Amino acid sequence: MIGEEVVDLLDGEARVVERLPPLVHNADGPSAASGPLARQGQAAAARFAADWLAALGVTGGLVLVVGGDFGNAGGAPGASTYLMVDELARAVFVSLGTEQAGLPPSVVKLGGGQTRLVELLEEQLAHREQRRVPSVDLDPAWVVPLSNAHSHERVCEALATLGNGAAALRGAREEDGPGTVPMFLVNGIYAADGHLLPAPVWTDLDVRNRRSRRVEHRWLDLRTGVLLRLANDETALRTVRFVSVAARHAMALRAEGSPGAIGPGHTPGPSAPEIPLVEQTLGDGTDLARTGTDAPVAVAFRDEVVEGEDRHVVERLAAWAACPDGPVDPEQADERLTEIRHRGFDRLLAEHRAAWAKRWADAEVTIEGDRRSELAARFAVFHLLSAATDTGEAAVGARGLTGEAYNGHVFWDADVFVLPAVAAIRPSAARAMLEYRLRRLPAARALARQRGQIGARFPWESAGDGTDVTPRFVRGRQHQIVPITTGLHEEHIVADVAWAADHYARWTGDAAFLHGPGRDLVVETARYWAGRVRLNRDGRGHIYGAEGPDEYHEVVDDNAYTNVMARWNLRRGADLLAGSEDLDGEADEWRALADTLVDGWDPSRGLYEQFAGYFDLEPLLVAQVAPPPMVADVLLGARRVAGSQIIKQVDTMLLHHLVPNEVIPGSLEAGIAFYEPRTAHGSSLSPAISASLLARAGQPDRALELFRLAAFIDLDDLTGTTAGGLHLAAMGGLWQALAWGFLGMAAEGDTLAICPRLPAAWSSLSLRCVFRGRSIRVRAQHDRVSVDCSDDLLVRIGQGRPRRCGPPGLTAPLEELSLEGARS
Ligand code: IFM
Repeated sequence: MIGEEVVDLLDGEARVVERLPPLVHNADGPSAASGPLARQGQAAAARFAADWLAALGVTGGLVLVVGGDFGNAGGAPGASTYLMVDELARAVFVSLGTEQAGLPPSVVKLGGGQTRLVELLEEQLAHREQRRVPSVDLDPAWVVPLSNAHSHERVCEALATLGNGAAALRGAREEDGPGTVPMFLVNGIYAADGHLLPAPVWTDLDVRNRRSRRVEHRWLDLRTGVLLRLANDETALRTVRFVSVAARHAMALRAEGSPGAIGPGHTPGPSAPEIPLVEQTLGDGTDLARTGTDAPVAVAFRDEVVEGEDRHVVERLAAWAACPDGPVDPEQADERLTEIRHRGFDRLLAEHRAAWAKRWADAEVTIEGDRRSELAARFAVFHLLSAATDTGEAAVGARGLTGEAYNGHVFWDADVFVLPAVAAIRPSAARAMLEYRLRRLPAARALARQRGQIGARFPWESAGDGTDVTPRFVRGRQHQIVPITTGLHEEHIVADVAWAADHYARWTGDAAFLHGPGRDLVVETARYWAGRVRLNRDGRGHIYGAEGPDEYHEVVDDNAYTNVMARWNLRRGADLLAGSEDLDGEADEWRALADTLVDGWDPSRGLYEQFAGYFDLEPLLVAQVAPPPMVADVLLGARRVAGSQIIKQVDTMLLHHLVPNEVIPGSLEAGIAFYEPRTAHGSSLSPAISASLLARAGQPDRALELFRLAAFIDLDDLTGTTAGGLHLAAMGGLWQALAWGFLGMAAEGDTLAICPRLPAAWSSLSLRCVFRGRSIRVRAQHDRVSVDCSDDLLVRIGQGRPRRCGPPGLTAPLEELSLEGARS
């Protein structure tokens, strides 16, 4: 019987990947090849094969199952058992047997036995030789379809960015066209004026005779990090591309089309026309492109062209090299290309797919009952996983490498929003993000000094060298000058950086980082606050003239968020100094100073006041103006908003999210009830945090509304700003809302606390991540929670006691009482 081979369609070609263990797999041997045991054995073997392939990034839609006896074999279901295996739901089933018992409708009958199998394999090998464009598993749970509307072109380019943290390519089409702005960016490579330097674009192709882009489809496959494009017209254009996550400098594009439709001719160019391109064609046909002779980035690429009778194929492999401090040696790119060409497209793609499968093994999100939110959550995780490298340093700008907005500058978005998610799904990348801050400590110390302070003052916006690159003004709609105050006053970033270092160590268990290289991120920032806090005659510490996260109220006194984060920073800094003899005195001073800091708590109202005088402002609510997200300063005017209680984004309530031990127990619910109706969510950073807080406060259905707002900021371009790049902080916040909000996860020392609150619309939520070196999966349903772990772990569910959980894990019922008020 043929039927024990599983054939994958890697690269659009089938090949037998492994002879499976016998389909019938029980102690009684082949004679028991019928009845329920046989069915279980077949299903287990099929599942084994499907899992084995999935770990290589080859999932159902890429698999061809070839066999016989798909109908009933000897009275028992035959190979049709394969059809019942979920993992193979999108596989193509082909019968080469005689099928006396008839065939299930989903099986294609070919017949022809082994001879036909050999022919099938030969066809697939021919595909490989002709370098045909490989397939993508168009699983709706994992692919994001892109729009063809011209007006959405730049939005789609941002959505379909492919990156590996070190470099990224926006999803622009290969040929020029309305709205197309191709862009290739390299992490940490900034121009002299502090904006991300567009590197040479290497994807340009000569595509002819395209009548309309409307007849084509484009999909971003989140599972394997490839972008597929198919045209249903006479060009039969088909392209696929990826930026390798397995080989840092490797990129590839394959395109096929009817003869005359595509040509290798290309005019690569930087995405900014004012930057001159230096191009060189080497003797072997390799193109070397640089943006200027002393450019810090070079890209080498080379085409292989296959001209068949009815189809032409262009395969392009590309390699980049960069040197942030000076001109790059272009030879380096050429050498890398040689190495990449040696591996070849097929192997690069196979390694890339397998590397993505490995990434997802510690990052997958599943939401049963809400497939749209699930896809949005996977989209967010995909871009978070693509945002930072896991070696060296990672400068994660507000839009990552997905667009030019905010010039690629690094804000607190990286520390407070992106890093916690990355620490859980790819800890080494979070460490690289902290390395970016560590290497800029000297610049932060210098900035403190420059502003007459001690310690380290991280700038609101930084780029390559860590100096303050925050613009001081923008031009308004009437070209008037609008001053930007954030650079001078949004000082909370100093504590945010310290918090990120501490959070990373708490979540990952990397204590050596905090007591070693990371210590100064907390200590030097604490020292900054020690100099910055003013002690009044009343013995209270104040921070005058700072700006909180809510940028509608620009320069205020005693912003609760800034003060409480500074208090936390002083205390944590003191903890880390404790024990160092010469510094113990300083630690005591910091603790004493922290205790004096005004935090805005108003016991008569049971609320924190956002800043001194906030409660006296006009008590305007967002609902009186427009539904969120609302750009209140544009709708009402900056002055009116500044005089009102409407806030741009979650501010004081962020304390409950980041430092719950620093706020009055039980103050979460009243805080949400007061601040949420006043929050415009005019910043993309905001709604996910509200969702997280609402879930923790026992309002998961209301939380879901805000979760969805955050989830579709980019996918639906809710703020009209996605063309400039994706909102990475919203994506990080989204992950936090899932983990900290709906699942109620928290690191309590070595213990993982879990306290789920699911919205009614979700039947289950499960997250995979890494906690303290263990790969875990937490799955919550309305009545139970289960935890899988790769190694022993302490788990506390609701208000229960911590209990040891070893592999394979535990399942516990959720009793309402044990969750009540567990972490408000
Ligand atoms: O850091 C944010 C800020 O909180 C609100 N304005 C946009 C910045 C970059 O995303």
